[in-house]
Amino acid sequence: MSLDYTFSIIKPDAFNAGKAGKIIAHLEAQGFTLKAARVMQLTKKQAEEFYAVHRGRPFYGELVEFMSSAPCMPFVLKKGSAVSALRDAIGATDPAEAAAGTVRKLFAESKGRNAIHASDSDENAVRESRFFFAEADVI
Ligand code: FUP
Repeated sequence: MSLDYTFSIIKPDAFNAGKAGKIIAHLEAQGFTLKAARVMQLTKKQAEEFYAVHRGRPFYGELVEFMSSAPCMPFVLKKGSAVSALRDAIGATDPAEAAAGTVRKLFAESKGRNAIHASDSDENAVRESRFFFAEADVI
């Protein structure tokens, strides 16, 4: 049975461009509800730890620099089968390959600056939510 909760981040490119409200509204219109949110700038150390699974990949350094370069907005969403529903809603990693109507197609600039993160499994949704929120912060 899949979780009803997933974790996401409006990345610095989209947050800086004032797109956070539009992205949240877009997701709410698809039946997601907001259960926790904060605005913060990641330290380099936090970005390294959050993306530790990608350590050693050629884009890792750039990804860490980008994610810690400016404020972002971590948040938790609820919907049935939340993880797969949100992955479908955000689209492919590269906005050039993302389907019409997805968040990345509508709001992202490039593969490296792709507007939004979404957890890719129930296990990661729990781990990533706990990275930014205490259990009591998620309503
Ligand atoms: P996604 O799950 O779609 O966010 O993509 P990944 O987990 O594979 O990658 C995490 C982030 O690393 C992406 F959002 C952007 C960055 N990335 C690149 O910059 N280049 C790549 O080739 C792959 C990923």
